[in-house]
Amino acid sequence: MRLSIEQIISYQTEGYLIVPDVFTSEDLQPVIDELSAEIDARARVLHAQGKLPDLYKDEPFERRYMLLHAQCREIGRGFDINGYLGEAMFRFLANANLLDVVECLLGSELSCNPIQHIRAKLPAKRVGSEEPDYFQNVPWHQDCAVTSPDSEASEIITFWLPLVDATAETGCMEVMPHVFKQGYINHRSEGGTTIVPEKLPQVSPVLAECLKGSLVIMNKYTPHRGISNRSDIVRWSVDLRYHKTGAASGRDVHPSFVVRSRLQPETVLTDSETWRRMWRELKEDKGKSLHRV
Ligand SMILES: O=C(O)CCC(=O)C(=O)O
Ligand SMILES: [Fe+2]
Repeated sequence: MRLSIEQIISYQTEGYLIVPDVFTSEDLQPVIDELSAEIDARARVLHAQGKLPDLYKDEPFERRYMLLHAQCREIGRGFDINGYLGEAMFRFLANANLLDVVECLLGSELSCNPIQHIRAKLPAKRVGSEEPDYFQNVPWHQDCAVTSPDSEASEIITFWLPLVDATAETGCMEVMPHVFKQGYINHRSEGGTTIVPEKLPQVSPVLAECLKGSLVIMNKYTPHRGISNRSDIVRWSVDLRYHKTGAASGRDVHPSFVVRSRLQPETVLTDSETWRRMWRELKEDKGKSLHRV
């Protein structure tokens, strides 16, 4: 699908846009199946180690991870796109329905940005009084705060999509419209990377409810946060970023790759093994913060 001119103007004016019905279940189901298989494999290992008594084999995708996590938090360790490097996820990074939308905003020379996540936001009542998890309940921030300052001039756009309905109840995001025009606002790192309280814009946030199949698009300067999951299912979501090929990614220590090119189609990376190798062969300084603060 293509964005309409009204949608493009709305994105350019407000700094965010919710686009309904971008994905079919044919687009999303392979990713869901792959995540389910990864959860199953992890559960079986932990079960064999005696750390997870019940496999909850017959529970659906929306619930199983929550029930497994309640028994053994280790199931979530390193559970992210660059942690398990799945084939279906690699294919999804170049999903045609997604890239057609990305192209409407960034043009036809597109690279996949390495800042990308899967989030399994657990019901707040299940997490109980454990220490807060700022990856799950993300406080107010702009995404540019997790990029290096050399990418200030790069247009890096966030594309966020849920794998279940993301509502006020399941813990969708809230966004601040128009504020992106202010540029970077100071952040601090206590309690997750978050806007310093005295600089938090006094703007009424908008609830970014987004049903499965739909997409939230955000400017990198748009303040947003994740609200608490009050439901009894996991709020699964995927957040991806794209930039124009050649622009600084904001994470040059991590691999970006070409996902679409009209000028040089032969540069598009189609081999998932190369993608895996790029992530596995990284020589990064694990102690160094990749955020601005
Ligand atoms: O998923 C959330 O609740 C927040 C995600 C987020 O901050 C992002 O995708 O940039
Ligand atoms: Fe964010």
